[in-house]
Amino acid sequence: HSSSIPQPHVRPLVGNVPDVGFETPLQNMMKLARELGPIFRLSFPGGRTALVLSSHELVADVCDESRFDKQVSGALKQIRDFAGDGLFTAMTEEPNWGKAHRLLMPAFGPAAMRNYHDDMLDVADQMFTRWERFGPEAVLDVPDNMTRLTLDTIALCGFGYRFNSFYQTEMHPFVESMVRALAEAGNRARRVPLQTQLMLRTQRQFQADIGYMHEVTRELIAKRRTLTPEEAPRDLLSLMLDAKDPLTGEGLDEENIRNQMVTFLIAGHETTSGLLSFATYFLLRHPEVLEKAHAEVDRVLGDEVPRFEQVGQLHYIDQILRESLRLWPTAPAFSVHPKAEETLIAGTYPIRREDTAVVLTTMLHRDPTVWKDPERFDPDRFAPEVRDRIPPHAWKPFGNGQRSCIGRAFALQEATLVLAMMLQRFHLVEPAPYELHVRETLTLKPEGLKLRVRVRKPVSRPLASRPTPGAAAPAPKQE
Ligand code: FDE
Repeated sequence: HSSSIPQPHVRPLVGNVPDVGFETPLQNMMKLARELGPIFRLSFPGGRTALVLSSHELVADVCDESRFDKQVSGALKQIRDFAGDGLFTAMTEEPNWGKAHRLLMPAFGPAAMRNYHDDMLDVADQMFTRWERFGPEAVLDVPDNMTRLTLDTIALCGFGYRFNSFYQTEMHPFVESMVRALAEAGNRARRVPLQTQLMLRTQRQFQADIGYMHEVTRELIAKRRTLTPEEAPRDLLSLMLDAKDPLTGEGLDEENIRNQMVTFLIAGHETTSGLLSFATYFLLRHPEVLEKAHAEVDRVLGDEVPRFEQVGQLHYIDQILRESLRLWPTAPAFSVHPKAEETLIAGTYPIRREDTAVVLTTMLHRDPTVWKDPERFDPDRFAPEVRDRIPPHAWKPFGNGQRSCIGRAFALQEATLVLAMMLQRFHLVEPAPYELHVRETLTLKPEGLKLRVRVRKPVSRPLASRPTPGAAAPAPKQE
């Protein structure tokens, strides 16, 4: 027998849109979950229904890939206007998803990470050198710095392209277009279509932003095509241009390559920059964790330029990142739909094929049946001795199954390196008491988090061995 599912009061025409709101939809849903429990229903204009899940038991159920698949709806569907059938926004049954997934997996596997190390180091060194030169009085905006860093890193590692964000005051126009388009995609998902049709200026801006993003990617591809095979860096872009899908023997077409480039720039920077910003926030809040982290970095890195092998030895830094992703997973939710009429928890809650199950990761990660004292930040939860006791599907910051994050190893490699270099070089100082303000775009960020840094000790500079702009880039390994 089925149980009834709680739902906030449904209003005519707009349904539950006001309950979700525009500025902080995620945090509003967290509040609803705290009030209504681990499953509640939301109705949206056009008859869409979402079941919002936040207990380990319910989430484990919808992580069964034989019964559930990723759902591309809401904001994700709107992002298809510019990321098209790129990995993130493709439907699983679209042939291009499987093709690109198989073709690109090797470039994101653990074996390929070694190839990105020098470029990651290069960009991180730019940021920290800048911090040193600003000096101990300067107040640094953490999310702003981290966003420049992660964008430059994915573009350099992926396409051998330098946004050079640390050499400009304004963000690169590509970023402006991308951020504006992402915000508009999110807003569109919450408007009735007619509303959007009436907003002519917003529509024109959206089209202009999409046009500009496509122009930049088109240019990057064209420029790459002028290089001889010997000149071309062996990076993601070369792989996409040259590699063949092992199953079909086909390559990716140019439109799909452009979609993948936009996808990697979007997926590869906002989430990772949020992760680094939240980790910094928690370090400032927890002096005992900060001290242990400094000690590990000193033990593993000393005052050397970090080598690839050392990054894998920074276990406590890795734990800090995992615990940051528990409390504030920067991609805070993902959606699936049942492949057929289904029920959740063996007949308890019916769910129709056209319904969406939203996994509210932020609340899943606070499930008191899994996490003791869930609000407490404690990296020891992920200590090697106890990590295996975390039940499967209780920690899902990278989504689920075959549609989980292909950039996971990349993001953790980058974030570990950057956090370690920050602690190696600097004492962290909170300039003024900061009260956490989580800003929502598609991802989460601790808005307004500021930092001052004092140099700890001089560290050998990697500059001498760095490639010159536009030259060498890493070679993704084909397996
Ligand atoms: C994906 C992803 C996800 C899933 C979503 C859904 O399901 O819808 C998630 C949750 C994520 N992702 C998360 C994250 C976090 C971080 C830090 C990251 N992420 C990072 C990154 C980097 C890069 C490059 C990336 N990332 C990418 C990506 C992609 C491409 C995707 C899609 C996949 C498929 O196939 O679907 C993702 N990512 Fe991430």
